[in-house]
Amino acid sequence: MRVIDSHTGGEPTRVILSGGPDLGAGSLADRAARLQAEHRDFCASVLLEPRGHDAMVGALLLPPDDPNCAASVIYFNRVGNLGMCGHATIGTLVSLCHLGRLVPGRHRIETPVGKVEADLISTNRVAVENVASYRHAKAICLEVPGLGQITGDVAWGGNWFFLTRDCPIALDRSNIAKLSDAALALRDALWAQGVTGAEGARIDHVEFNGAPLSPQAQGRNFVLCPGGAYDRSPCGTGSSAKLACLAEDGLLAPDTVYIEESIIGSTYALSYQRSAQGQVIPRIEGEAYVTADATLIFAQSDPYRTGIQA
Ligand code: PYC
Repeated sequence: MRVIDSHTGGEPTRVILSGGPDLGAGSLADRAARLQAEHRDFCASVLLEPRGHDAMVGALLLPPDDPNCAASVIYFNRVGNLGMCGHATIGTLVSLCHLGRLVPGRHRIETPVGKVEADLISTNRVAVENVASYRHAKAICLEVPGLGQITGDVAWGGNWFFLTRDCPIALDRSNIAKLSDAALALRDALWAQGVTGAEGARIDHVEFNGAPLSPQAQGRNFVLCPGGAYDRSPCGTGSSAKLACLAEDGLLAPDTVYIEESIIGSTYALSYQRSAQGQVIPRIEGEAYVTADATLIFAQSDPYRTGIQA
């Protein structure tokens, strides 16, 4: 299986160029649903140890249905699909540029939650115009065991997020284990107390927000991803959800650049525009670097052919 690995602000993406399963016909959303329901061993074999690791996000590249699109992509992590993935879109464009399949300019990509446009600015820099993002619920107050009362918003940025305005634990890299435990406790409380996204959608990402460390930045976050790994980047879909909340609260005007730091200090330059219908259309600009151009080997006799599964 031919793959290209990259990282976007430290967050890894593995683009699968060949050797993926046959997902049959239908819309990209239908094929993504089939990947999740019928090909868990494929996803595990690509992402889990010994070939991958917990934080890795897969990007299964498919021929586009729409000839105006450069590619169709299904994103997945170790527990299931992601609707959209900002860091992996940046990583995918940089990987396709590395292969000589894309040149700098504007490109359209199909994802299971809609088409996104992206500017390949240079060989390592990409700006993604994400799907329309919005706040679903404001100032939800939760009692979280071990943390007390936590207040936050529920917002969509291509995935569902619960975003706090501040954080019960200092947003410092030395606190990653504590932040992960706190975010898991918060996610359990959301699930136990029936807090959901639109139409009962499960909220599977938690984003703690706080003040930046760098004087050049305006915000800093810690994002817990569905599989329990933390996002090394400032999380493209989480940043989109945050932009929707900032816009709704009147805290950020359209076309104003907002630098967001991740927990390891990598940054995205964020901004948004209002669509003709008044929707928030986020723009996420960041850098990715290719780390490997590789062939994954799956020997029939390898006991961990499908990864080390729990
Ligand atoms: O960048 O959107 C993102 C993302 C979601 C999960 C990990 N990264």
